[in-house]
Amino acid sequence: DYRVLQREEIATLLAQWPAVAARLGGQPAQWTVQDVADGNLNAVYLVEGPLDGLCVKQSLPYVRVAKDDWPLSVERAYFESAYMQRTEPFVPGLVPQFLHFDATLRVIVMERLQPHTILRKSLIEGVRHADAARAVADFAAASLFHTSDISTPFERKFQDVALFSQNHDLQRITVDLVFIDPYQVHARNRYASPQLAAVAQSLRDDAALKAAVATFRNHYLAKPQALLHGDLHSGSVMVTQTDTRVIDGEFAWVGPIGFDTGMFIANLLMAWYAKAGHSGDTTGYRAWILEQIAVFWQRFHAQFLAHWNTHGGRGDGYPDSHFDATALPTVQAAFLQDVWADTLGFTAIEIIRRTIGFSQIADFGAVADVDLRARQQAAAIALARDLLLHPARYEDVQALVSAVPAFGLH
Ligand code: SR1
Ligand code: MG
Repeated sequence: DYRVLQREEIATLLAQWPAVAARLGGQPAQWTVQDVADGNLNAVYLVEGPLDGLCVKQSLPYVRVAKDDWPLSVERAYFESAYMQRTEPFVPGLVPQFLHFDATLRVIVMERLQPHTILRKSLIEGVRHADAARAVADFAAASLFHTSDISTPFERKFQDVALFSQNHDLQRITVDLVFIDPYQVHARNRYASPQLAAVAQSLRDDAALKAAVATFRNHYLAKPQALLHGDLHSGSVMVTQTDTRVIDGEFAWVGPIGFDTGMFIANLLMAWYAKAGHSGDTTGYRAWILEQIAVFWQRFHAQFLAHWNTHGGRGDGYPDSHFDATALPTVQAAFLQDVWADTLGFTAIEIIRRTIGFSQIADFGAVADVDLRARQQAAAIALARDLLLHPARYEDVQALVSAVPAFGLH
C-alpha cells in the first residue's frame, strides 16, 4: 500500500529493483540518501552509490509547502512517469533518463543530474547559461510537435488526450491558481505590499482584461493541440554550462502549445523585472535575459518548422500530401502565428499569477526591499496587461523584446 517514505527506507526500497540497484553499484549500506526537496509538491531524494547517483521522487498526499492545509491525490507521479516515457524518445539528452516507476508507492526513479543547478537559481544569481534558451526551445519544439496532429495520427493523439485528461488534480491547481484566483478575492492570493493589492483590485475591475483571460482559459481547456509539459518555468529546467534538462512533467496535459512557450517566456521576463532598480545593469545581464527570450522563440519557431518539414506527413491534422507545395508555407506561418498569439496571452497570465497569486517565485522573493519588489511586480503586471489588451502591438518576438523596457524600472 501507499505510504509516505522516510529517508531511512529509500536504500532498502531501491535494492528491490535490480536495474536500479545495479546502476548505483555496491551494496545498499554503501548508498547515501539525501533529502533535497525544494519544490512545491513532492518529496525528492538524491541517492549516491559507488557507481552512480539517482534521483528518487515520491508524490505526497498533500502539497508539500502547505501540508495538511492542502490535501492532494498522489496520482501525479503516474502522470509524470507517463509523460517522461511518452516524450523521452523525442527529446533525448534534454531530459533526465527515466529508470523506474513504482505504481504503489508513486515513486519515480530517474537519472541524477549533477552538477546541474536550477535555471531559476542561476538567473537570480546573474549567471549566464548561454545554451539554456536554445535547449529549452528544442525540448518544446520536439515534444510539442511530435505529440501534435501534425505528426501524430489522431488515434494516437487521442490516446494522449484520454490518458492525460485524467490528470485532474494538477489541472485543478492550474485552472484555479493560474486562471481563476488572481482575478478574484481569494485567501490563497499573496501580495508583496498594499501597493500591489491596489494593482490586484484594478485587475479585478478590468472587464476587458478578464474577458481576454477567459479566452485563454478556454484555450487551455478546449484546444488540445499537443501534449504539454504544463509547468515549463525556469524552476523546471536544470543547467550546466554545457547541458540543459527539462524536469517535472507532472502537470502534463493535452492543450495549447503556447501554454508551454508562454510560461517559459514569462519566467525569463520576470527574471528581468526582478533585477530592476538595483545598481544598474553594469554587466549587461538584463539585456542578455531579453536576448534569451528572442533566442528561445526564434529557435522554437525554426525547430518546429524543421520538424514539420521532415515529419509533417505522418499526422492527420495537416497532411502535406493534400497541400499544393506552395501553399504549405502559408499554412505553417498561420499555425505558428496562432501559437505566438497564445504564447503572448499565456505569458501575461503567468506573470499575473506569479505576482499576485499563491505561487510566488524566488526571483522576486530574493528582492529584500519589499517596496522595490512591489514596484517591479507592478511594472511586470503593466506589461502583462498590455499584452492581453493590445496583442496587435506584439506581432513577433522582436516587437515584444523591444517593447519591454518601456514597461520596466531602470
Ligand atoms: C500548489 S502548486 C503551485 C505551483 O507549483 C507548481 O510548480 C505549479 O506551477 C503550480 O501552479
Ligand atoms: Mg514542479
